[in-house]
Amino acid sequence: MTKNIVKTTCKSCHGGCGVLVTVEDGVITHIEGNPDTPTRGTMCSKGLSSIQHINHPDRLLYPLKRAGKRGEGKWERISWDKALDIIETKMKDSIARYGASSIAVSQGTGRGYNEYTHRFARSIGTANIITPGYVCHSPRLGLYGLVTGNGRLYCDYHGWGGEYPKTSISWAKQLEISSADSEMAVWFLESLKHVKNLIVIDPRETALSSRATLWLQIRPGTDAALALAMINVIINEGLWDKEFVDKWTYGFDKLKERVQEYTPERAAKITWLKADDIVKAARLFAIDTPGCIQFGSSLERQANCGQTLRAVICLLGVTGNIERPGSMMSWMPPASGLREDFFTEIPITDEMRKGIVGAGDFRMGAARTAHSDSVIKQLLKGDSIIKVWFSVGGQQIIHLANTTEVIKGLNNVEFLIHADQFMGPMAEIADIVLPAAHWLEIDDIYDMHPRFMIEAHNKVVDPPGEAWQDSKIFNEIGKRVAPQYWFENVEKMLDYQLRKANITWKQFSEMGFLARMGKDQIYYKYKTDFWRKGGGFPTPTGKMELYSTVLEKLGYDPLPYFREPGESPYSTPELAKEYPLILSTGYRQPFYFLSQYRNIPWLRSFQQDPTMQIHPDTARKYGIEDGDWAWIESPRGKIKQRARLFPGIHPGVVMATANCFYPEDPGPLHGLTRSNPNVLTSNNHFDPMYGSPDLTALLCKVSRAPDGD
Ligand SMILES: Nc1nc2c(c(=O)[nH]1)N[C@H]1C(S)=C(S)[C@@H](COP(=O)(O)OP(=O)(O)OC[C@H]3O[C@@H](n4cnc5c(=O)[nH]c(N)nc54)[C@H](O)[C@@H]3O)O[C@H]1N2
Ligand SMILES: Nc1nc2c(c(=O)[nH]1)N[C@H]1C(S)=C(S)[C@@H](COP(=O)(O)OP(=O)(O)OC[C@H]3O[C@@H](n4cnc5c(=O)[nH]c(N)nc54)[C@H](O)[C@@H]3O)O[C@H]1N2
Ligand code: SF4
Ligand SMILES: [Mo]
Repeated sequence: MTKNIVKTTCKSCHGGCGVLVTVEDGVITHIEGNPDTPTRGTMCSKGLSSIQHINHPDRLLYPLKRAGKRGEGKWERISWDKALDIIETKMKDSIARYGASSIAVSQGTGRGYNEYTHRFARSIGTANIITPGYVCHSPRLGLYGLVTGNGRLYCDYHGWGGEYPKTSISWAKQLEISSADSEMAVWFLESLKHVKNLIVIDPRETALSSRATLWLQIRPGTDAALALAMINVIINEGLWDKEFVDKWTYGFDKLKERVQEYTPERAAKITWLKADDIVKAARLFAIDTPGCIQFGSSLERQANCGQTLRAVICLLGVTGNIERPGSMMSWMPPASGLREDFFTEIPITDEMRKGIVGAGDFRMGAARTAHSDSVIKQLLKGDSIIKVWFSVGGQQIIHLANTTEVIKGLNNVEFLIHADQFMGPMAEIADIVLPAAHWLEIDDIYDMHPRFMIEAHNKVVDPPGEAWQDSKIFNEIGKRVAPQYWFENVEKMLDYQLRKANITWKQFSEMGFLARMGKDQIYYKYKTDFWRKGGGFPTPTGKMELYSTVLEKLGYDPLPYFREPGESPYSTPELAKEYPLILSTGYRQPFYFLSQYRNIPWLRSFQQDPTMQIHPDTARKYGIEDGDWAWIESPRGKIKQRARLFPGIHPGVVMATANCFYPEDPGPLHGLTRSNPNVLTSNNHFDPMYGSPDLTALLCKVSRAPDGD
C-alpha cells in the first residue's frame, strides 16, 4: 500500500484554509487542517466534507450538448474537441455579427478563478462580465478606492504593528461563519482576545452579539443613518482625531454640516435603535482607538449601498482609523504582485466600455462589468445585446433578484455554455455543459486573502471522467478565440502569474503559500512617499476624501446620505399594510455555501430544509410554531421555508435563508422556486452608483403553510 500526504488549499468557501490530505493507493482517505499555514490547522465542516463531494455519484463527467428542447433534460455526450469547436464557432460568429460585447462571461462568487474570468473576457474584447460582485465586495473596494485612493482596506487584527484593535465593529457580518471577502474567521476570533469593545450591528442576535459590549439591533437597510449619526456625535462632542483630520482629510467641514441632520434622536427613529446606544457606540469607537470595522456584504445588498458604505468609511476617517496598527489597512501584496495584474494588463477599450450592459445607469460599478439585472431586463424585452453567455460556476438563476423574471430572461439567451461540477439549474438550461474539477483535483494559485498572500492548490487526485479544471477550460477556449493572450498549457500560465516573484509554479507548489506578513507590512503609508512624494493619499486632493471630488465629477452627491429602502413601512406605507414585516435574506449557513452542498449527505444532515428566523411573538400572531412550514409572500411571489422561532431576531423582521434549491428535486429547476427568497426580491429599485438591489430589506407577510401544501 502506498500512503502519502499532500499539502493543498481548501476553497470550499472563500477561506483558503491550509489542508493536509492523506492519499492511500490513489484514494483520498482523510482531510485535516495544516497547522503550518497561516490558518493554523483550522477547518470547517464544508472543507472536511470534500471526500463526499469529489466522489459524489452526480458529478458531471463529460461535456454535454443539449439534445432536446431547452431545459428538457436530454443530453448528448460529446468530446472536448467537439465542445471546443462548437464554442469557438459560436463565439467567433457572434463577434463577427454583433461585436464582442455580444458575449457575456459570468461566474458566481469568488472561487479563485476570478482572474481567468476577467482575462478571458477582456482577451476576446468584451467587458460584459457578469458577477455577483455588485452585491458582494465590489462596492466596498470601489469606494475605499475612491475615498482613500487605494481599493483594499482590511482589518489589522493580526497585531503585526504592535497593537490589536481596541474597538472592533462587526457590521452586518458573520465572519465567524463566513470567512468572507478576504477576511478570515481564525484571525478575527483570535483578535477578540485583545479587544476591549466589541460592537455588533445586526438585526439578529449572532454568535458574537452575546459576548459584545454593545449589540445594535438595527432595522435592515438603515445602516447609513446609524453611521451618519455616529459621526454627528463624534464631531459635535469634539471626539474626532484632530491631527489626522486636519492634515490628511478633505471636506471635513462639509461632512460636519451634512451630519447635523442625523441627530442620534432622528437616527434612532429611522433605525429602531435607542439614541443612547448610538451615542455610546460613537464614543467607544472614537475614544478607544485603534478600531476596525468588519464590513459585511449585507451592507452591499441594499439599494443605498454606495452611500451606506461611504458613511461607514467616513466614520473610519474622522476617527483616524486608517493605516494605523490595529485599524484598517491597505495591505502590500506578496512578491508576486497583485494577481489582478493577470487581467488588468489587458485594458478595457472605449469600445468595450460602450458595450457594457448597464454602464449608462450605474457608472460606479459599470466601469468594468455588466449590471446583471439590466442584462435580465434586456433579455426579457427581447432586445438583448448579449447573445452568447459563457457561465463558469455561478447560479445567476438562483442568486439574482426576482426569480420569475430571471428564469424567463435566461431562457431567452441565444446560446448558453455552463461549466460546473453538478447538473444544477444553470446547467439544466444550457446548450453546452462542461464538467469542472474540484479543488482537490487542480493545480492553481489561490488569492482570496487580504491580498498579502497567495496559496497553492496542489492536485491531489485526478478529476473524475473528463472533468477539467476551470483555468484549463479558459485557456483552451482562449487559445481558439484570442490565441495571443493564452498559453501553451496551464503550467506555463501559472509560471507567468508568478514571474514577478521570480519563482516557477513547481517551486510555488512546494512552498504552499507566499505571503507578506508581520514586519514586512508598512503602516502609515500616507506619512511617507509611498503613495505621493511628501506624503498623502493617492486621491485627486492627496487626502482622504470625506467629501468626494470623484463622485462630484460623476454627478453623484459627494457627501453620504441615508435613503429609505425601496420598500419599507416608511417609503411604501400602503404596501406595508398588506406586507407588514421586513424581509431580510443575508443569513449564511455554516454548512452550506450559497446554493452549494445541499447534495452532500453529511452537510445536509445538519439542516434538511431552508429555515426562516422569526420572533416567537410574531410567529404566535400568525399561528406559526417552531418547525412549521411557513409561507413568506411579497408582491413578487411566495415561497415556503421552515420557521425557526428565535427570540434574538427583531419582532418586525424575518430572516430567510438565501440561495437555496433542492438538488434532489426534478430538473430543470430542482425546486428552485419553492424556497428561494429571490422569488420575493425586487429588481426594480437599485443603488444609483452600483446598481445593487435591496436583498436585505424588503416587505413581506407570513402565514402557516400546512405540510404538503
Ligand atoms: N436574496 C439573496 N440573494 C443573494 C444573496 C443573498 O444574501 N440574498 N447573496 C448574493 C451573493 S453575496 C452572492 S456572492 C451570490 C452567490 O451566488 P453564486 O456564486 O452564483 O452561488 P451558487 O448558487 O453557490 O452557485 C455556484 C455554482 O458554482 C458551482 N461551482 C462551485 N465551485 C466551482 C468551481 O470551482 N468551478 C466551477 N466551474 N463551478 C463551481 C457550484 O456547483 C454552483 O452551481 O448570491 C447573491 N444572491
Ligand atoms: N458558510 C458560509 N460561508 C459563506 C457563505 C455561505 O453561504 N456559507 N457565503 C459567502 C459569501 S458569497 C458572502 S458574500 C459572505 C457573506 O458573509 P458576511 O459578509 O459575513 O454577511 P452575511 O452572512 O450575509 O450577513 C451577516 C449579517 O448581516 C445581518 N444583516 C442582514 N441585513 C442587515 C442590514 O440591513 N444591516 C445590518 N447591519 N445587518 C444586516 C444578518 O442578520 C447577518 O447576521 O459569506 C461567504 N461565506
Ligand atoms: S472555512 Fe472555507 S476554506 Fe476553510 S475549511 Fe471551511 S470551507 Fe474550506
Ligand atoms: Mo457573496
